[in-house]
Amino acid sequence: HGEQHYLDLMRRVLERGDERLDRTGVGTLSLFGEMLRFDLSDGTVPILTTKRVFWKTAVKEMLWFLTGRTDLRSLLQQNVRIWTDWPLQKYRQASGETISQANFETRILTDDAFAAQWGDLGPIYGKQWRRWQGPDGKVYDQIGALVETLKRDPASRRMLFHAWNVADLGQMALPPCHMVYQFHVTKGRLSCMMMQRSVDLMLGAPFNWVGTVALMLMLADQAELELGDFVWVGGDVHLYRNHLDAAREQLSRQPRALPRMRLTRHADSIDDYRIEDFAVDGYDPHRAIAADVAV
Ligand code: DHF
Ligand code: TMP
Repeated sequence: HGEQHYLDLMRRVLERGDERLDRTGVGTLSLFGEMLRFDLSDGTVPILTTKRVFWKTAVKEMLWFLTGRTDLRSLLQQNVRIWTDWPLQKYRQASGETISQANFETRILTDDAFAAQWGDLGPIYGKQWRRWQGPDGKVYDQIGALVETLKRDPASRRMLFHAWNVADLGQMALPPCHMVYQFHVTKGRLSCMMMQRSVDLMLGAPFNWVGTVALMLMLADQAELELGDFVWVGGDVHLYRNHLDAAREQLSRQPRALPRMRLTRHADSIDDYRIEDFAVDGYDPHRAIAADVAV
């Protein structure tokens, strides 16, 4: 059962994780260098059942990356609030105002000048995936190139895209966590290895896995492939100190059968998918576990 690997990793971090003071000041227990492999060939996907994972939010985030956008407004218009904290913190520090998250989000949605000044996350994932700019000004669409290679030369060992654009790191709200995605095709099946340098095991990883599986479904649909393995490699894999009780609660629960995720229609291009095209069947999770995100 794929979820058991996640629970085992969580238990190992709790029992053997190194206590570290991290950038956010919250503190973590952390292990370095972990790998998990999920077999997607039977249709099941790693959407955790030991707590409810808001999979539509994670798929919407992936679709937002694929648009190449890096603005908060287009996410908020989809009712996705998981990225608000970082621009909000920047605005509060710069202005000295004690604005609520809801008021900040309303201003981003309604005030063009405000959104332009405070609502951009910098050249994060979408920009690098779709519009990486070379030193000569030429713009590279890594996703478009990947789709072409998957169709024309699936035996290639060069099918990957990368978000760690060193020259742009300083302007990003957060440097990329899920950095590089490499793909592999064998016997008509598409596998993906995703390397994540920093992993919030409670909040980040469950979302990142759903996003990656959604991406694999879209790429497989474009290249007429079935799904193979999702291999996940984590660098600094951590539990924040204020998530330890939540992690113990999750570990006390019995995992249930993993759900299936599928596309409800074929799209003509990688740019034509919408949230309505994704269906999850057989998802019967335990209730959600609230956890604060470290900013
Ligand atoms: N920083 C940290 N410290 N951890 C992260 O996981 C993280 N993730 C980022 C940006 N910065 C981060 C982007 N992804 C949530 C999930 C993913 C995410 C950011 C936040 C989150 O808060 N999830 C909650 C609420 C979900 C919801 O409201 O829909 C959860 O319970 O899963
Ligand atoms: P860092 O940049 O100091 O490593 O902090 C980033 C934090 O956000 C870290 O806890 C990992 C977490 N994170 C994820 O786990 N997944 C994500 O997709 C993102 C954006 C962040």
